[in-house]
Amino acid sequence: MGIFDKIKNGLKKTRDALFGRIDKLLRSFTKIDDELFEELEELLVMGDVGMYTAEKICDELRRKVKEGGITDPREIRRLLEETVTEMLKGGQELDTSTKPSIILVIGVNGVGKTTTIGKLAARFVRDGKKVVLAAADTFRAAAIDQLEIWAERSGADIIKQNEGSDPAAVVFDAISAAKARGADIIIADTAGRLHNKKNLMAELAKINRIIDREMPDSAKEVLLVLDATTGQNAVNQTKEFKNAAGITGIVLTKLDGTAKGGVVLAIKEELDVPVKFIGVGEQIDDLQPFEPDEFARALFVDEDGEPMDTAPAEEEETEENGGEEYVPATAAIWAQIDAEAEAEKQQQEEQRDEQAERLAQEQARLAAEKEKEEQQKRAAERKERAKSKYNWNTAPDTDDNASDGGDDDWLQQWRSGSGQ
Ligand SMILES: Nc1nc2c(ncn2[C@@H]2O[C@H](COP(=O)(O)OP(=O)(O)O)[C@@H](O)[C@H]2O)c(=O)[nH]1
Ligand SMILES: [Mg+2]
Repeated sequence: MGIFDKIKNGLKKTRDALFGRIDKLLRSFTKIDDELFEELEELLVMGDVGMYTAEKICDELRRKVKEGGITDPREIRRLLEETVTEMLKGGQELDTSTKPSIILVIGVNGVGKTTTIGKLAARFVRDGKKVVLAAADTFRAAAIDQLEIWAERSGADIIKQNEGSDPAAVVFDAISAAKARGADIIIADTAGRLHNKKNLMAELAKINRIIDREMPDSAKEVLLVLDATTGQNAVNQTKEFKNAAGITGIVLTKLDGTAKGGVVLAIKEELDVPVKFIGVGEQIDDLQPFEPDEFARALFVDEDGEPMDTAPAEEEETEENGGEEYVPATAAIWAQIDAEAEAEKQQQEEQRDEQAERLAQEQARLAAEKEKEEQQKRAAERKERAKSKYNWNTAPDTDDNASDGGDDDWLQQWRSGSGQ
């Protein structure tokens, strides 16, 4: 499958939900008027483009329509593609110009940081670069193991320490190793959840300080990974991390599984952070540099790979001949979809938490049992020792009743006569 096909497939849901509807909308109008722009704006907002950006797009379309003397509503589709491309352009390049250079990967739990690092490493290795991964998500042992698997898969080196160790120290080690081994690129994984947000932000700041101290003149990227399925929530996450970590770009993952691809526009326009890569699947080659024109094209290309038909359809489908009536997306439908997704996520989290709690309880129970056994064993030993102390002249001279220091010293003295 070609790169474009992958992106096109990955954006199918967004295309169907958002731009498919726009296409239908445009077909249902015979002239360009305010009502058309209002409905278009509503569709864009519902498609996670965001209120501010939707308005901006429509203003731009109005301007272009006026300027070009355009009267056919179907022309709007082309103008929309053009406007979207223009909006998304700028800042896509990843700076890896120094040797070594470093990419710090941040973002909340489960968005796809580790997977993205694996895919990125594979890209660089394929281009003949030497890559060192830093396992600076030390919060869970499983996170280190996961990165190790990706290191193997991609052909990158990995620098790691034990679970719970200082992430900044891991990054420091990785920088030293990369310099010593003449590596081209360091990619650092980080934790997405600590005990609280403040800790997490402080930890990222510390890692950043280490990098700035050890690699002051090197190319540095701070990539925030966002899960496209979270829609507008991704915009909020960007705001949080932008203040703390100095983001240079976004990796938007899971575009293959969501109808919320429109959030790309909101992030670029509202927060002025460029999207640099997109994730369109779980496999090693499912990461693509973000190409605005390709992205915009993929949103407006139909199933046959042809641009959506802008000429009047030969026979308009009506309710009588089996076609569905065009129903504009309503906020209620989207809110329901969001609520269901949120509920499902919450349920999964609860199950995970319950499992963790059960495991912790089981471990605590086992530990208590072991402790009790040890106590009993120690008590028995003490009893045994005490018995032999009082019968020292009859007990056999074993290691047990011989002086072994500590509370047996008095016995030694007693034996030699000085203690009596
Ligand atoms: N469908 C899809 N799944 C992805 C993508 N990127 C990551 N994932 C999956 O998302 C889950 C969490 O990824 P992980 O890298 O562990 O997230 P982290 O906690 O941020 O490190 C894993 O099951 C990944 O396979 C993507 O682009 N598309
Ligand atoms: Mg991870």
